[in-house]
Order: sequence, then structure tokens, then C-alpha cells
Amino acid sequence: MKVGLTLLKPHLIQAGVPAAGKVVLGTVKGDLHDIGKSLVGMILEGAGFEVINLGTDVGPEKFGEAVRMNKPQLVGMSALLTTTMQNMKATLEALEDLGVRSQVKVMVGGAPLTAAFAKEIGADGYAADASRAVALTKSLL
Ligand code: B12
Repeated sequence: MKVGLTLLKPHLIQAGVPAAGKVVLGTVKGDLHDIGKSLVGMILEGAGFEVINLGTDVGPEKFGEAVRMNKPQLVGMSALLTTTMQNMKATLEALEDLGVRSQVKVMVGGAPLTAAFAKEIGADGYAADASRAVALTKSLL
């Protein structure tokens, strides 16, 4: 799928197809799981979004810096460990401290998460899998 998207990208650029939106995506600090997050990124790219994948073990400051630099419409955070879920809250607080929280929507995901947790930490949405992440992204933007 990754190879297919790489082949398609130059044609989409040539055809002048505008990106549906810009998304910054990363797995939170302390967490090295990236399969699900990257799958979400690939499906979002397939749906026409520009995705800036920050990788894994992404600290709150790095998320904040990426928002300032890239001006995305949406930030996606992933966590697979119950011990790293709380770093999502720390990241939301960092976005607030940097004054950029109001400029972006934030969605969260990962196996141990729930919609209730997303609401509790103040995220804008939660999706259980990659296709629901695309639907959520479209509904948030
Ligand atoms: C593969 C794996 C690893 C690999 C990761 C490789 C990689 N490059 O990602 C390795 C071996 C490195 C690993 C390490 C560890 N792991 Co691990 N790992 C897994 C495993 C088996 C599968 C995770 C996975 O890739 N699933 C497949 C993807 C497609 O699914 P997904 O991640 O859930 O993603 C989907 C959704 O959640 C959602 N989603 C995900 N991210 C996002 C983001 C957004 C924004 C949205 C909207 C949606 C979304 O969409 C995705 C696609 O549908 C899980 C068990 C499990 N069944 O989940 C354990 C698991 C997560 N690991 C676990 C543990 C404990 C660890 C270690 C601590 C083990 C150790 N003692 O070293 C370390 C932690 C290292 C670290 N600091 O992160 C535990 C966590 C338990 C807990 N309560 O927290 C699990 C649950 C295993 C278990 N049953 O004990 N792990």
C-alpha cells in the first residue's frame, strides 16, 4: 500500500488535486508502537490528506513545534500502552500552553483508548480503527 501511494502521489500533484487537509500524526512519548498509527496515516493519505508522520516516542514539545511549523488542521495521537495514554493529556496541555490548541482539532486512537477517555482529556474525537479515523477526520474538518 505504501508503494502504491508513493506511485500515485506525483500524479495527484501533477493533476493539481488539492489536499483535503493537513494532518500531523505521531505516537506519544514513551511509546514505540507504530503499526496502527502508520496504517491510519496511509489510509488518510489514500483519502487525499497530507500527512506529516512524526514517528514514535513523540514528546509534547515536538507535537507543539510540528503544529507551529506545519499549521495542520488536525493532530492525531496514538498510544498502545496504558502507561503512555496519559501523555496525550500532557500533549494537549502543551498545545494549550503554546497557544495553538484552538487552531487544530485533535483526535486520538490506539487499542487501550475509549471515546470516554478522549472526552475526559479534552480531545475532539476518538476512532477505533483506520477507516473510522478517516470518517472522523472528515467530520472534524
Ligand atoms: C506489535 C506489538 C509490539 C511491537 C511494536 C512494533 C511496532 N513497530 O509498532 C514491539 C515488539 C516493539 C512491542 C513492544 C512493547 N509492547 Co507491544 N504490542 C504489540 C501488539 C502485539 C500489536 C500492536 C499492533 O501493532 N496492532 C496492530 C495495529 C494495526 O492495531 P492498533 O495498533 O490497535 O491500531 C489500530 C487502532 O488502535 C487505531 N489507531 C491506532 N493509532 C491510532 C491513532 C489515531 C489518531 C486514531 C484515530 C486511531 C488509531 O487504528 C489502527 C488501525 O486500525 C500489541 C497487542 C495487541 N493485540 O494490541 C502489544 C501490546 C500493545 N504491547 C504491550 C507491551 C506491554 C509492550 C512492551 C512494554 C513489552 C516490553 N515489556 O518490552 C513494549 C513497549 C515498548 C514501548 N516503549 O512502546 C502490551 C500493552 C499492555 C498495556 N496494558 O499497556 C500489549 C497490549 C500486549 C499485551 N497483551 O500485553 N509491542
